[in-house]
Order: sequence, then C-alpha cells, then structure tokens
Amino acid sequence: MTFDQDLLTQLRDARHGVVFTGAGVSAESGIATFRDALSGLWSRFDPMQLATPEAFAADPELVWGWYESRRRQVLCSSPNPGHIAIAELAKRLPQLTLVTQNVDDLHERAGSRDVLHLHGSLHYPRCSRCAAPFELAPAPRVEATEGRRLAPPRCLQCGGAVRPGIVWFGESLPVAALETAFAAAADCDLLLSVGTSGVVYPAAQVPEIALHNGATVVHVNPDPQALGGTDEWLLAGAAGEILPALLQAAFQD
Ligand code: BV8
Ligand code: ZN
Repeated sequence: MTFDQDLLTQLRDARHGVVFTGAGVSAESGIATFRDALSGLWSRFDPMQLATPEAFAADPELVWGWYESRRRQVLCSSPNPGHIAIAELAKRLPQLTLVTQNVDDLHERAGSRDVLHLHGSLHYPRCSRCAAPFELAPAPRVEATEGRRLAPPRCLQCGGAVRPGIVWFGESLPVAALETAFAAAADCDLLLSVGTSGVVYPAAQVPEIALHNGATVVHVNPDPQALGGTDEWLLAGAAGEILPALLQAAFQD
C-alpha cells in the first residue's frame, strides 16, 4: 500500500493531530456499524427510532434489550489493528486528541487514553429519574441477548428505570467533551476521520472545524462516496488495514 509522500510528511511532522472515529473503526472487531446495528428483533426499526428518549419511554424493555445486546457484543470483541494503530500514533506525535462517536470501549482497550466520547458509552448507564450512575454486573461473556427484550434494572437510590449512558437523538452532547473536541479541531494541523458517515451533528462539525482552520483532513473509509470535498484526502479502505500501513509508511519503522 503506497501513500502520497506529502501526506506522509504532514503526518510525521504534525504538531497536533486529531483522530475522529465512528462505527467503522470497530467494524473489523465484529461490532456492527450504527447503520447496521439492527438485527433480529430490532431489524424492523430505524436506529434513529430506537436511539431516542421517546423510544425508551415508550418501550424501555425493547430499547434496554437492544443496548444490552450491543454491550455484550462489545464485551465479546477485541480492539482491531485500526484501534491499535491509533493508540500507537499518540506515541509518535507531540499531541494527539482522540474524539469518538462510538459507545464501545475498544479505543481504551487498545491503549488510547483520554478518549473523548461525544455520544456516551455502553458501559456507564444511569438512572433515568435521578441520574445516579448504575453499576452493571459483568454480563456473562458468552450469553448473547440477541433479539431479546429485557427489563432495565431499577435504580438503587430511587427505584427509577436505569437507562443506557448514551446520547440519544434530540439529546445534548456532553458539553466538556464537545468543547474540547472543537478546540482540538480548531488547533490541529492534521485530522484523521476514520469510519464515519459524517451525518450526525454536532459531532460531524469536528472535521469541518479542522478544515476551516486550515488543517489537512484525511478520511479513512472503504466507501468511496464517503465524505470530503476536493480539498480533503480520502484513503479508501478498511481502517484495520489502512492505519497500520499509514503509520509504518510515515514513521518507517
Ligand atoms: C442534538 C449514540 C439538539 C446512539 C448517536 C432533523 C431531525 C431531528 C434531529 C436532527 C435533524 N437534523 C439534525 C438533527 C440533530 C441530530 C442529527 O444530527 N440527526 C441526523 C441523523 C440528521 N443530532 C442530534 O439529535 C444530537 N443532539 O442535536 O441535540 C439539542 C440541542 C440543545 C439542547 C437539546 C438538544 C445527538 C446525536 C447523537 C445521537 N447518538 N449515537 C447509539 O450509538 O446507539 S449517533 C450514531 O450515529 C453514532 O454514534 C454516530 O455518531 C452516528 C453516525 O454513525 P457512524 O459512527 O458514522 O456510523 P455509520 O454506520 O453511520 O457509518 C459507518 C461508516 O463506517 C460508513 O461510512 C462506512 O462506510 C464506514 N466503514 C464501514 N466499515 C469500515 C468503515 N470505515 C473504516 N473501516 C471499516 N472497516
Ligand atoms: Zn434513581
């Protein structure tokens, strides 16, 4: 796999890099992308219909069952070479800010630190009434809850229904994480956008801010129709293949 020398130089010499990831970076770990995360019981739904507070209020068992099924899928998965390359890149640059839209913990398990989760996490549910955090029992790694409605647990403080610690459509993003991500995009000299369809706002503003600030923006995505205008780079391919090769070519190790 060969890369443009100018791009390799810009990556190698970057003062501050930002990596912005979506569901595609976890695809090679066996985690369905967001648009494909509906199988079995949920396959007749549109994810946007399930990932909302209204859906949870209307049918908490359906929504809790979907998220529990996805959480167990994550527990049974491992980081892939794409996650590992991103963690490695942080050791190669003076500063790297990792911003993810994903709700899994595969970046952390690959060794990345200070991951900015703009859309929450599967691992930190909270009470839908008093917002108290709820400690999930480690799910049985094997038992799949695929296709099952599950009653959400009850808050130990107030008895309210526990909800996934996820930012749903129509909900605000965590302010500190979003502000840090926007500031990093405004400061960086290179941004890698990996495995995202870039349709969900305000997260999708991160690469736009980087481009506006004059940074080099590189999309890593097998879908050639993916993002990016003429002044952005597209490395067409899977993150688990492109990213390790890109680092090897740039840092010649
Ligand atoms: C907000 C958690 C306001 C859930 C997610 C019109 C009507 C209603 C709302 C809106 C509207 N217009 C705009 C909005 C706002 C809305 C929005 O943007 N809607 C879009 C759909 C139009 N945004 C919101 O509602 C946000 N909140 O605006 O609040 C507000 C303001 C003030 C006060 C109160 C409220 C909240 C958005 C957050 C929603 N939660 N995630 C969950 O995960 O279950 S979004 C979810 O979809 C993901 O987290 C991700 O962010 C997003 C997109 O998913 P991707 O990660 O990009 O994955 P996708 O499957 O789409 O694409 C995968 C890509 O990977 C593909 O391109 C594929 O080619 C590629 N790929 C595949 N394999 C690989 C690969 N790439 C590399 N390697 C591979 N191997
Ligand atoms: Zn409570």
